Amino acid sequence: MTMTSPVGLSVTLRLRMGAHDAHYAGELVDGARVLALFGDVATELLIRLDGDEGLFRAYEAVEFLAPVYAGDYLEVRGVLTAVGTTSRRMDFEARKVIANLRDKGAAASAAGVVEPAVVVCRARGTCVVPKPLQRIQHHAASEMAPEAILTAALVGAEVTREQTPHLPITAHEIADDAARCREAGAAVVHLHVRKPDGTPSQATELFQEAIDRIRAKTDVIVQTSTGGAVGMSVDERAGPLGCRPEMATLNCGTLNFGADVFVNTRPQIRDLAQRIRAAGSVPELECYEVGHIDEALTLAGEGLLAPPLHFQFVLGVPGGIGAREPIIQFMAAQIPRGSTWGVAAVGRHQKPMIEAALRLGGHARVGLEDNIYLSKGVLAEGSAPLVRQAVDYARSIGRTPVDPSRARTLLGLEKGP
Ligand code: KMH
Ligand code: ZN
Repeated sequence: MTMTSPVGLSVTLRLRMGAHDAHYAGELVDGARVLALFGDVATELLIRLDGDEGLFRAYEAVEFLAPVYAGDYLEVRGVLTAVGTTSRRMDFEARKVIANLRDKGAAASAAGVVEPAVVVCRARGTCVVPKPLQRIQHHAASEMAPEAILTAALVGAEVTREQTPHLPITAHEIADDAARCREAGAAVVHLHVRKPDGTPSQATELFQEAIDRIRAKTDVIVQTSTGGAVGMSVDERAGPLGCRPEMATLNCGTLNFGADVFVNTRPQIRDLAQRIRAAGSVPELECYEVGHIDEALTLAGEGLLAPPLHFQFVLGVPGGIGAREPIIQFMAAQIPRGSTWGVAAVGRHQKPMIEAALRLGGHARVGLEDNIYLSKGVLAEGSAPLVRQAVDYARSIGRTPVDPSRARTLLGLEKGP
């Protein structure tokens, strides 16, 4: 997607609820007051986007989650999630950041910071600005339906056949799954391979066999893993680079990985970055923590990565950063202009987090490596059904999944397959 898209634009208000806001007994502030604040946030978003106050047309969902009292300070945030010809969709959240103590033993004026802040209300809504009233023309047609690159992570290193019979293991099975994912709308496959007994391997020959079979069937971009499985050496992990893949992952920091530790020391990251460059591959920067983004930026500063940078925010690994929408917003705000970013999330977090990423203007990764379920208790029959689900969602919010050729242009993959 273009970096000038207004999707992701956000505004924040912070204000104190006074006695005049407390409509009900016990100094309780009514929910309509919070909705009026969402209205003010929406109006500011519309003014910034269109140069007009616009109109609030409908709320799709409103949840009141905690009471608000006189003396509370609210932080009210709205983010633009989709832009149509005249419609503008937004997500809203109000959080209590300061509260009066209301403690019988304390002074009436006793108050404190609410840490962590409490979400008191969430909502989603749509506003409209009629065409003739739109005074700012910075959202061209191509930006109103921004393109989305969908990646399918087919295999991974951790999922087993015991967990799902649909995991592809042989090169033949992997290639068939890759072709089905491409057909469903994926532009990239993130690739791991397995030995015949199902254990993970980074052997060049096994990757070459899988890539050759994928190439015989489909034009999808192949992004090989250099993460491999926990415990592998850097030499072992670099095996797939012997195939000179179009893309390869670069894991940007160490983290707890469930009960294990996924070790990526700073020298190891630099070593792999150099090997990826030597293979003529374009790195995708796997960030499981905010600090990993900073490490990637440091690498770019050292000349080991060349822009445009491609970030993958990997959320919800037990021991890594959590899978929450504000985390995506924060991570996306850290990366340089001209970079691309996507989200992968583990297990039940996959669907809500890739949907949030698509709403916020990012790209998305699905697939059995991260999540084996299509819905609660229903195993996905390979990664293609998960891709199809992501495609349907992307289209429903005005995003257009791109084919591999367009993705090559967006990612700056000059080399081609
Ligand atoms: N299997 C994980 C330990 C990557 O492919 O670059 C690492 C991983 C990341 O899957
Ligand atoms: Zn992987």
